[in-house]
Amino acid sequence: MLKPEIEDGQASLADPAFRADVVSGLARRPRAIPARWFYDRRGSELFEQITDLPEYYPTRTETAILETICSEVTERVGKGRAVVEFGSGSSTKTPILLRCADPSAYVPIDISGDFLRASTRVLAERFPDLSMYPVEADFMRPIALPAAVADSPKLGFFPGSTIGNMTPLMATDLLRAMRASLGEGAMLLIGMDRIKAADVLVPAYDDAAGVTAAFNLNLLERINRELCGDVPVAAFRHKAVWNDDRARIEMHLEATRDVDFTVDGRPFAMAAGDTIHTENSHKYGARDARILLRAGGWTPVAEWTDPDGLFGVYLAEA
Ligand code: AVI
Repeated sequence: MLKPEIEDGQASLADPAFRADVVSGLARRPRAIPARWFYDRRGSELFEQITDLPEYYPTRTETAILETICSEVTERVGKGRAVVEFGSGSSTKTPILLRCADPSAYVPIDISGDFLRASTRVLAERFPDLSMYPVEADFMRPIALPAAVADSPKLGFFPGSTIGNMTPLMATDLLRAMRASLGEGAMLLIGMDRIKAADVLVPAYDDAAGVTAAFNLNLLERINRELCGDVPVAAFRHKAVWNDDRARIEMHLEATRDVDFTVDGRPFAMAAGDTIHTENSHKYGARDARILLRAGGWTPVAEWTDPDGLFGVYLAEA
């Protein structure tokens, strides 16, 4: 007999990797689900809202740094490079670089074809004379770039401190994969959020308006929607803690009472106070960032920060 979730056609639409990560993540101890699953349509909308929150300093701080340093970056790297962005271009940061770097081409790489196509369309309207070659791929592995940019020197662009969402080991692997993808003579412009006082960091991930809480809790809603779950979302609360030992903000979903639920037909139980670890956001001091870059096969050549030293932008060469 068909399982009910297949009959109603919902769970059959779920990404098998999402199903596998959720089921294994809830079964292991400590419970953990990878942060990449935050970003369904609703999660992406909530993340956009987070970037505008008064407590969430990274986006506006990095944007201001990029505006200030852009012409200096162009002087250092030279005009006419192909800009290769790891992730779909953002509506604010990418245009800053494309305006001043005078690139020969723009190559955004993203695993989500939908985001990639949408953001490339928006950028193509703003930069009609710039050749764009979107690549739908997982940039955690080395990628063969389009033949059209084979002969151009590359400038990799990885803003947003997205590297902080990986463990240092994964981050090193990613930097090595980027180096392999970009080839000899490449340069990399990368943003990394800095270590700072916990009373600045924690509110950035636990804002007064509750947007980050909604972002975190949406993961449970997504599980219910896509994996035929019956997780009692109201019995969970968002938790953001600074782990000083590992220099990272951790986000968790904490059960506020004993709960039993099913996901994909499998039973799970959590006691009051148990958590599901949903995200790490590692922070790097300037020295840490340089060490990370070197471990990933890059030589740091310049670095910039804002007047309050909240965020770092680094230029490195292969
Ligand atoms: C995408 N990433 C860099 C964000 C961060 O700051 O780690 C994700 C985020 N999670 C909660 N707020 C923002």
